[in-house]
Amino acid sequence: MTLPASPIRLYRYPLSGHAHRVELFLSLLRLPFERVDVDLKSGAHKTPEFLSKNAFGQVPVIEDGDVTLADSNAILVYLAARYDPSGRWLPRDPVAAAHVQRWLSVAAGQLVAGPAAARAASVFGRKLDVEQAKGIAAQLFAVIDQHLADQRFLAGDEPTLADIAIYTYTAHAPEGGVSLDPYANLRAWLARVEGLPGFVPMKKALS
Ligand SMILES: N[C@@H](CCC(=O)N[C@@H](CS)C(=O)NCC(=O)O)C(=O)O
Repeated sequence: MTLPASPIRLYRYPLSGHAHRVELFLSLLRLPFERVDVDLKSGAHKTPEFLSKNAFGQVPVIEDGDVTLADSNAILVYLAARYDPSGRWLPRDPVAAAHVQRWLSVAAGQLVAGPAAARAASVFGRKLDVEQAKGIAAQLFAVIDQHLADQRFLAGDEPTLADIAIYTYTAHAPEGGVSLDPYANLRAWLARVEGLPGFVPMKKALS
């Protein structure tokens, strides 16, 4: 595997679950990287300089040599395709690849509308329909819990990008008032992800 010529730069916010999923994967791949904190509270993500990296004005963004990329799932796909020659994290088999993609879609869909939204309301004071977000979270976690009844990871018995993309906002759901107590399979899976060599947690939000 060819390592990056210089450390990958990760623009992030310490409490951003989207940024954390990239940080987690960089760490699992043991790639050299440096964190650049973007102060969302002061609007640093809406400056012309940052908008030139991501016109949507959101973290995460990475710079890897002359490649600049935004969007957490796009970055995960790039890192796996570029730096994981084994294909373990992003399988090349058509059906296995589709199973991973399905969870990347959930990570950009129900995970954001449910647990991430409920957490955004309580941690960042975001104005939104908290009960609706909690309802989406409960439905999502029930599906994941059932799905994990007979397999160790989301896309099969080995970890893939599916697990990286879903992990952070699931683990931090209690910060949004969503309990994980009813979901034993889901909690066992969280522990399996946390046991992967190179795992790094996201900072807990102050309650
Ligand atoms: N689809 C994007 C979403 C990223 C996102 O929502 N980032 C949040 C932090 S968790 C952000 O930068 N929000 C600031 C804003 O939207 O103004 C991704 O997957 O990277």
